[in-house]
Amino acid sequence: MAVKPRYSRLPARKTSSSSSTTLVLTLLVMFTFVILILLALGILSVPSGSAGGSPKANDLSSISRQSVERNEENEAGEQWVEAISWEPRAFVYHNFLTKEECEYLIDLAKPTMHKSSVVDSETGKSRDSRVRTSSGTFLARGRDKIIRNIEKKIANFTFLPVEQGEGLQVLHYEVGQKYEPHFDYFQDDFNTKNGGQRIATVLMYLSDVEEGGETVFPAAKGNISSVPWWYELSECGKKGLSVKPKMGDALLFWSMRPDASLDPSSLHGGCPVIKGNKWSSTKWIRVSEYSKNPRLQVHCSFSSSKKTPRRTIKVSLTWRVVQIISHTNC
Ligand SMILES: O=C(O)CCC(=O)C(=O)O
Repeated sequence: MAVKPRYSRLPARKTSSSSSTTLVLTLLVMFTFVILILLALGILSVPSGSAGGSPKANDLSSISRQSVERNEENEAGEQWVEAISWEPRAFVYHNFLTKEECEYLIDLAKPTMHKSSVVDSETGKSRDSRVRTSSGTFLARGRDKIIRNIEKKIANFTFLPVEQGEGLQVLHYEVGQKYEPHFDYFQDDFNTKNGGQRIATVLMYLSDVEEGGETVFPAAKGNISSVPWWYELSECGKKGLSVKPKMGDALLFWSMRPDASLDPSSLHGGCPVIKGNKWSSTKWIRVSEYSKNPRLQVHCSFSSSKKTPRRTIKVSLTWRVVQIISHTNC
């Protein structure tokens, strides 16, 4: 019996393995395609750090909000950070201070509070300011252990050394009191002699305010009405990007851009308090070491002279800000 040559089965095996490879590859391509479609539709997101998942700069509607209750023992609630704006660069550190720290600063400041004033550069005497109608006082840097702890916390959160900070200023606003929009950076050479320019400000809210008293950024970029708390804002608060004071929260904003240029979008003010009281504490931070030597302390100057150069800038539909070139806040 003739033996029929047997065909090797190898080619057949090759065919089946190559078709299964093709099938696997096809499935992979389809899977990748589906992932890409989901990413494009925003149903899937890439972990932070990738452009795909980040909200657009100035997209204020992307601000998420979360309310945090304090517990019975008055400890700080949950601490979390909210990026509220990129122009200016501004962040809210929720529950930055404990209730005890807030009360401590208020109690310490109370005996030395005086009506906020500015110095008339012609007479050298201080006089009432229309720009700031609150009262306030300075607490020297490193004055006691609690203040040192707060200043260390500020340095940790801003990545700027304690030595670059001015003393804490505590401010108190009663109903109707306000702080008109201004820049924290200087526009004169004298005030930058000690420590250089102000680079950033940390504004800590030491009390809640029932109505009004928002910190407003009238020149902030973005759709200001898309913030989740829009309907809680006073009329003044709606004239810019606003932060509602909440006891223990801290607002960090930068007066200088990363390239060291001054950022005019950092224009800010304190809206009039409508109901309740507002207590806050401000830490101004310089670009280099700020000496505590009183001979070099910042002089607050304000000229009433008609000759003083003034510039009126229109920053939004209704805000008109008179910027007095020689004026700085103190
Ligand atoms: O009290 C506020 O909300 C604003 C305070 C302020 O502008 C400042 O201390 O520089």
